[in-house]
Amino acid sequence: MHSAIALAALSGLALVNAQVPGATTIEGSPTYDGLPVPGTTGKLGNAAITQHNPQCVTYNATLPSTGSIQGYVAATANANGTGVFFNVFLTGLPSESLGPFLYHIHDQPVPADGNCTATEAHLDPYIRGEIPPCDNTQPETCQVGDLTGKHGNVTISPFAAQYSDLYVSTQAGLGSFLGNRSINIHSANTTRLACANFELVSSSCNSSTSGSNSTTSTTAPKPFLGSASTTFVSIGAVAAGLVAFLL
Ligand SMILES: *[C@@H]1O[C@H](CO)[C@@H](O)[C@H](O)[C@H]1NC(C)=O
Ligand SMILES: *[C@@H]1O[C@H](CO)[C@@H](O)[C@H](O)[C@H]1NC(C)=O
Ligand SMILES: *[C@@H]1O[C@H](CO)[C@@H](O)[C@H](O)[C@H]1NC(C)=O
Ligand SMILES: *[C@@H]1O[C@H](CO)[C@@H](O)[C@H](O)[C@H]1NC(C)=O
Ligand SMILES: *[C@@H]1O[C@H](CO)[C@@H](O)[C@H](O)[C@H]1NC(C)=O
Ligand SMILES: *[C@@H]1O[C@H](CO)[C@@H](O)[C@H](O)[C@H]1NC(C)=O
Ligand SMILES: *[C@@H]1O[C@H](CO)[C@@H](O)[C@H](O)[C@H]1NC(C)=O
Ligand SMILES: *[C@@H]1O[C@H](CO)[C@@H](O)[C@H](O)[C@H]1NC(C)=O
Ligand SMILES: [Cu+2]
Repeated sequence: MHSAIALAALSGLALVNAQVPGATTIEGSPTYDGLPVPGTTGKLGNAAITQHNPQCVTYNATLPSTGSIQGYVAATANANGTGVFFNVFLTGLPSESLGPFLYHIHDQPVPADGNCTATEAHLDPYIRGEIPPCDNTQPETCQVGDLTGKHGNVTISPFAAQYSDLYVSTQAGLGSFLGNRSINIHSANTTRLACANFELVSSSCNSSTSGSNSTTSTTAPKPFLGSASTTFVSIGAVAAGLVAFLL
């Protein structure tokens, strides 16, 4: 039990949302059809804009070639160190009747057996929860990993999108770090259709994979977990209890 608490606390796992009494959800269950409630934010506040991201580091999540849905979500730190640029391409999506399709950064990586459920919930270091849905006019209030909530649903196939997200980070040590996590593609009812891990493909602005380090992150921010451990553990304990219940 103690290790479960530690795991939940460390991963920022959040399955509960206290803002909507009685509405507990874990992704994969039927969706909550409510509207965004402006101002709804995380228990730990709004997401911070990420700065000093290692320059031009790229992580790329490529969907397995064995699946019917193909494509990738590539994430490159912006050259000014603030936020991450996403290049998304998806094709082979099923019938539009199952859409609009959603994709998110999930907290855990995909295990070797490809089980998308094991990636757990969305990347949510501020413990916002899934509901009410993200208000995309206030992206700092959304779950960090809720990319379609912030940047738009997938309504066509093939689908392509490019955008900057200021709340995701390529800096290891931060709760908003995506490099050790995964992407999941969902049907509108949240069923997980495909998933893939982010892999480091480039660590310099020259897009070489040789590992040359042109990064200049001399003022790396403190790890997110360092400052709010008390709150974090108590909420983590609640989440861990729920995990134990659900499993
Ligand atoms: C990501 O991977 C896909 C397919 O594997 C590739 O086509 C794309 O160029 C890659 N993007 C980056 C930025 O590495
Ligand atoms: C950094 O670059 C990104 C992408 O161009 C931009 O959205 C953001 O506003 C810039 N931030 C600063 C502080 O210049
Ligand atoms: C997939 O992972 C979930 C969560 O870890 C687990 O409950 C489920 O049994 C796994 N499914 C398979 C087929 O291994
Ligand atoms: C991913 O990295 C973050 C930041 O370094 C860390 O807090 C988290 O525990 C890691 N998650 C996994 C699944 O390793
Ligand atoms: C995106 O799709 C979800 C699931 O169908 C839906 O709840 C949400 O309202 C859609 N968002 C937008 C902006 O259309
Ligand atoms: C959700 O959609 C999938 C297809 O993407 C379907 O197989 C499943 O039965 C649906 N689940 C619910 C609860 O409607
Ligand atoms: C990497 O790019 C920088 C400027 O963008 C350039 O000055 C440098 O020579 C490049 N290094 C290599 C190994 O190509
Ligand atoms: C890469 O980083 C190592 C250790 O931080 C340093 O010794 C080396 O000089 C760096 N190389 C380049 C090309 O910046
Ligand atoms: Cu998801």
